[in-house]
Amino acid sequence: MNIIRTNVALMHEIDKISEVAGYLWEKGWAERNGGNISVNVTECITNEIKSLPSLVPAIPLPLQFDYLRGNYFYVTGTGKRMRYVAKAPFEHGSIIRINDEGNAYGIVAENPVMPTSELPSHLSMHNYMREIGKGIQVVLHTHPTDLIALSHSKKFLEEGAMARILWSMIPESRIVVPRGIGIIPYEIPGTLELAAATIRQLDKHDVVLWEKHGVLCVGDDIVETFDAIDTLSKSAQIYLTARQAGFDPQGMTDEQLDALVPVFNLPV
Ligand code: 2HA
Ligand code: ZN
Repeated sequence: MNIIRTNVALMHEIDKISEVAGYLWEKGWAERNGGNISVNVTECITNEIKSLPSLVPAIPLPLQFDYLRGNYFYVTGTGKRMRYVAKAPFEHGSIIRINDEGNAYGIVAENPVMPTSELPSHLSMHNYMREIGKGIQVVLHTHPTDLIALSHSKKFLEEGAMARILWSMIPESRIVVPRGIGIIPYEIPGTLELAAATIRQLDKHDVVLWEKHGVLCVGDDIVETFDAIDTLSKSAQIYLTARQAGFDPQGMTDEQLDALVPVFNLPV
């Protein structure tokens, strides 16, 4: 009896990860091994799974993650492609366990697939969100073409400008991403500097844009993190489509945007 595959709650999470990995590829947001996913699956872990030995010797982490001691994560594999994660999540990702000290991890299922090189960044975000009492389950990083294109314009990198312009393209953006978008100036991918800069924005935003690189979204549900990025991408497409047609889109007025706040009970 496979104690992973028969775990209904766990496999439900894995199925959602596969579904979203497929969308990332279909959207054209996941060239080669672009993007990575981590999902905290600790709540689905049974005592039987807890007794599984690691498939590899303990791998040290560069930082200590006090709030993730003994936690389990599904993480996409280093160098692995989203289009294959979609089809075979346990061939292109694995379930890891953080040790009781929070400073190393093992791989418990199903194959010894080494996690994304962004693992320390992802764990920093999960750890930080727990520290501030907002235990998120998901960190999703991907490369949406339209949003990255906008990050090549100084106009969009000014404080608040990206959210303001994207919100004003369609009401859904204001409603689905009410906490706006944090802008992270360019950093080398995979570095702890990039993670630290991201964390500084997560108090205020659930979605951040890494200049000339991609988007990162945190949340409780992988499908919802995808939806948030997809909605912003839709706004970016409307903006760019209007520009390609030779005009500046009017955008919703401040009054129209503000009128959504009480109706949809949005945080301000
Ligand atoms: O995993 O997207 O940022 C490849 C990347 C790094
Ligand atoms: Zn990336």
